[in-house]
Amino acid sequence: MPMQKNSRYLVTAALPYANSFTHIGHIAGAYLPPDIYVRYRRLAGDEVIFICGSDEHGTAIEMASIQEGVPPQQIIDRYHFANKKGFDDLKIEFDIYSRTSNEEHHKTAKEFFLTLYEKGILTQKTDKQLFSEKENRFLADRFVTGTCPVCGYENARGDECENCGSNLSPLELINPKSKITGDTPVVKESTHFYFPLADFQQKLDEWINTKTDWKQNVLNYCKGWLKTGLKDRAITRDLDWGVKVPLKDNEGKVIYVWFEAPIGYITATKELFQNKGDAEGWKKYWFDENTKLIHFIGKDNIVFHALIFPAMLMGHGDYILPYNVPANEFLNIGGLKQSKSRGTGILVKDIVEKFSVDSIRYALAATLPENRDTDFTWEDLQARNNNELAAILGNFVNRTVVFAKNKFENKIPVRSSDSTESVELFNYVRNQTTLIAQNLDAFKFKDALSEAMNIARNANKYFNDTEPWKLIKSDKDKCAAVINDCLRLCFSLAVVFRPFLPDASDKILKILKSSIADLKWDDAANPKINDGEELGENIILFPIIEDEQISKNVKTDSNEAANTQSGGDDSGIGLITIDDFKKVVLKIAEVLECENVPNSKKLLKLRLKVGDKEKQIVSGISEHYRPEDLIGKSIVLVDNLKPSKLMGIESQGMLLAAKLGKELRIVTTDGAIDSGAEVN
Ligand code: B3M
Ligand code: ZN
Repeated sequence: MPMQKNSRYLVTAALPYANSFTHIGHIAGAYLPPDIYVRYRRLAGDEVIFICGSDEHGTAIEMASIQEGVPPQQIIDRYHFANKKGFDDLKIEFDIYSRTSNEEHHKTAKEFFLTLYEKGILTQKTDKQLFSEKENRFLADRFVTGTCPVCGYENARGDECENCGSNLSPLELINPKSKITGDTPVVKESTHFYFPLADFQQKLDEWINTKTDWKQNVLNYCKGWLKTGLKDRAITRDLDWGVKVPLKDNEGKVIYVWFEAPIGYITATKELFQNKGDAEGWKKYWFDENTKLIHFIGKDNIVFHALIFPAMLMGHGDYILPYNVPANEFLNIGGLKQSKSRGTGILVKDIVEKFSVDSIRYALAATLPENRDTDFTWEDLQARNNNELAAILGNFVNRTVVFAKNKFENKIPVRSSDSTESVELFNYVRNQTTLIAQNLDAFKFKDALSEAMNIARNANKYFNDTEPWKLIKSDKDKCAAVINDCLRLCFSLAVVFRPFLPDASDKILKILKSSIADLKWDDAANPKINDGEELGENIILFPIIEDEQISKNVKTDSNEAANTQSGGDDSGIGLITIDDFKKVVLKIAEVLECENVPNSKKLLKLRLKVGDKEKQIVSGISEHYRPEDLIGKSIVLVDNLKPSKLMGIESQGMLLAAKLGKELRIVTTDGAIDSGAEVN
């Protein structure tokens, strides 16, 4: 084992805003990875706490409350409890899921603010702000919309242009309007507190330079900010809803949400230990240099966790700084960004109604946007469940348990001796366990998962190669040893998959009647099963997901996609310019090979020649063409389509076909033309 001696970890997951329901992009970005990590760390014997909670302040919540005409408390209650349940349903198990509206948090945030104030770190500046006379309020951030000065987009928000991504301040907007009343604000002066981030430039720069093992995406982002030069940040706002500024003469002002929300991690730790009756217990997590503080977040939160919050902690003193900030990129859905305003995205509360927690966790873990944006499709979830979970892992456990049941009276057969194969097998398991641990240590969850699945693949191979169904007749002792090995492998699999698939792991251990209580990561290579003991009831771990369960969802998603793309043209077709059309690269391709995709009613896999390159596509046309009908044909290919996976097979483009009712015909050329020719 490469494991260092045991350590103490404080793991946080970004606090979701209590103004919307979490979607699977959030889960893949900032919640499933830490849950896997924490489960693994605990198995490895480390001391870990896992912190999260709702972020319940900010203009979005105040805005929703005004728009719906209900108190903010009602808005945050709605989303806090729904999101908490969503995490529970996905077995993302925080030690505490707190909320920043708690009194304890207001107290902690105010103290933090006051410490910086008393140390003379905070500054005050009087600035011009937009003020709505009709509403008698300053229009902070999202309370104002107007035209983006950078790209001309007419619906830019006061803090950010959603169109070009520019960070804005309300005063920069052209033709600003109140988001609530639509009236034109006036300019009025207001005094705010500032955190002097610029003063921390050098310290942050030196600190970031020590973080050579951080993910490249995070380092690049931080270095970009440092290179541009850090600027002081206003940390108070003229709003009603939030943590009040704890100083006289500051009525109507609250602490900016991005200043107090990360302090929520500290509050939640305090609350956790208060609940345990150990009021001082939180301190070793936040003050002891030996604690490793790890923030799991999405990429849009990097600057706050990797620069601003560390600077706040430096300014305050006493606190440890983050050990790592393994931020993820985004998970798209069928090529589209998940966006509440555009009505796209798959909500946690909906998906958990349709599929099992392990299928969802597995599909997401296998598609984590670790280094770049990735794409989720329902077909991929189905393929991963059926072709990997069920066909490899589930199949191995099932065939082993069924064999023991039928041939060894449902008992764990006793092994008389270790064969060379068996010794090699568990050496392999030991090496794999180390490799998986190394990947998890380095936040490479996808690699870890695929190495775990490789153990299951090899387990099936061991079963096939040793042919226990023959041995039972020729050499029952040897057969007993093989099935004993296979049951030990089931145990190993329960351990290495445990961080990813907690449900399946529990089920396997229950079948084996192995103790769950003091399970350790190292046990994977030294399985703890009781020879001679009767097995528990066999359970199918991963039921097959049928096409119908998938097609329903695909339909809903594509309707949403169509809605977002029709661009307001009520014909529903939407006109495009020649430049739009030119974005699509169409080419002639020759079909070199073609075959049916196993287990699929609709899909054919085609190997294509496109000029001097070759490509593979998967197409849903097998009800209309036999593979041999297509070989040698010239077809029209969308050559620059983003690759996607259908039933686990990569498709690197799309062929054009015309469809009317049940009729489908592939588009071909009028006469021969070389493959690679561009169509326009
Ligand atoms: N609520 C933003 C987000 O959900 C924010 C994270 C706070 S973490 C301290 O993306
Ligand atoms: Zn813009």
